[in-house]
Amino acid sequence: MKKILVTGALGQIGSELIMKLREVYGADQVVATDIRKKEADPVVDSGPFEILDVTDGNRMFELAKTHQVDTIMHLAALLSATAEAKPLLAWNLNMGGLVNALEAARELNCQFFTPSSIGAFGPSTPKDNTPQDTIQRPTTMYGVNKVSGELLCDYYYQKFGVDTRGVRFPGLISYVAPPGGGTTDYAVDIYYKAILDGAYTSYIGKGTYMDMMYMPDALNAIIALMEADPSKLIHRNAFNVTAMSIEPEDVAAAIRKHIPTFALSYDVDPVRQAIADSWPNSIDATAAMNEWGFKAEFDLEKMTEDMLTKLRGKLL
Ligand code: AKB
Repeated sequence: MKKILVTGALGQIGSELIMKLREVYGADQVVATDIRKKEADPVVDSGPFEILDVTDGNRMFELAKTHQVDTIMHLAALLSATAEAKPLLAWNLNMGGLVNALEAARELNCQFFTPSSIGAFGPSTPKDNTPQDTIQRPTTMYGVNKVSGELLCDYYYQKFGVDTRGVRFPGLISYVAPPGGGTTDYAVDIYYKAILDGAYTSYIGKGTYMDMMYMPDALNAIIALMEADPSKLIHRNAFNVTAMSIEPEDVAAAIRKHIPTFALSYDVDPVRQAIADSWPNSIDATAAMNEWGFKAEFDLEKMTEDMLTKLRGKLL
C-alpha cells in the first residue's frame, strides 16, 4: 500500500486528486500539503494535512520522513499566465520546489510524480498531432520550467535511480476547484458563465485549438501511470496525454445543446493569446496508450453534459 505526500493539495488538481487517492489507498495514507490551510475544506478535513512552502526543502524532507511516505506527488506550481507576469517568482517556485521534492524522493527512496504540460512545447514544435519526442523550444517562462523539469526528472532517474514518472497535461477542466493563472482556463470559465449569465466573453480567440481533458480522466491517468509496470515504460517524463483538441466555438456549440441561447463573444487578451499560439493544436498520446494503457473516457459532449449538471448543482 502506498503512503503518499502531495504538494499543492488545495490547487486545481490537488483538490480532486487527494480525495481520489484517499478513496483508493485509504485516508491516512495520503498526506496533503499546501502553503495555506483552508477551513472546512474536504481535503483538510478528510485526512492528514500539513502546511508546506515547497521552497523550504528542509521542511519538505522532514514531513516526508516523519510521515514515512514512499511516494511524492509534486503539484505545487505557478501556471503559464502568472509565470509570464512574474517570471522570476515562477523560476524560483517552479524549479526550486521541484528540485526540493526530487531531493526528498532521492534521500527517502520514494516514487515520484510531477506534471509537465503542453506548455513544454513551443512555436518550432510540429503543431498538429505533436509527437511524444520532438522539438521543445518553448518561449514562455512556464514552458522553460516544464522542459527543465522533464529533463531534471529524467536526470534523477538515470543518475540516482529515482522512480520518476510524469505526463504532459493539456488544459484540465473541472467543476471542483477553479484553476488560477492558466492559459486554458477559458474552457473552465465558459461553463460557469454559461450557467450564471448565459453568455461568455472569451480572452482566447476564435479558431485557437488547444488540447483539453476532463479532471476524472486526468486523475485516472496519474494513478494508472504510477501503478504501471516499470519494465513497460520506455518514456518516463513526460507522456503526452489528451482527450480532445478544441477551440472556443466547439465548447460553445456543445453548451448550446443544453442552453440553446448561450452567447459567445471575444475580447482577446494578447498575452494569453500569444502563449496559446505558441502551443500545439493537438498532441499525440500514442506512447501513453502503448506503454501504460492511457485512455480518456470523456469527449467534449460527455464532459459538457457532466460539467453543466454538476455546476448547476453547485451554483444555483
Ligand atoms: C495553463 O494553461 O497554464 C495550464 C497548462 C496547459 O499547463 N492549464
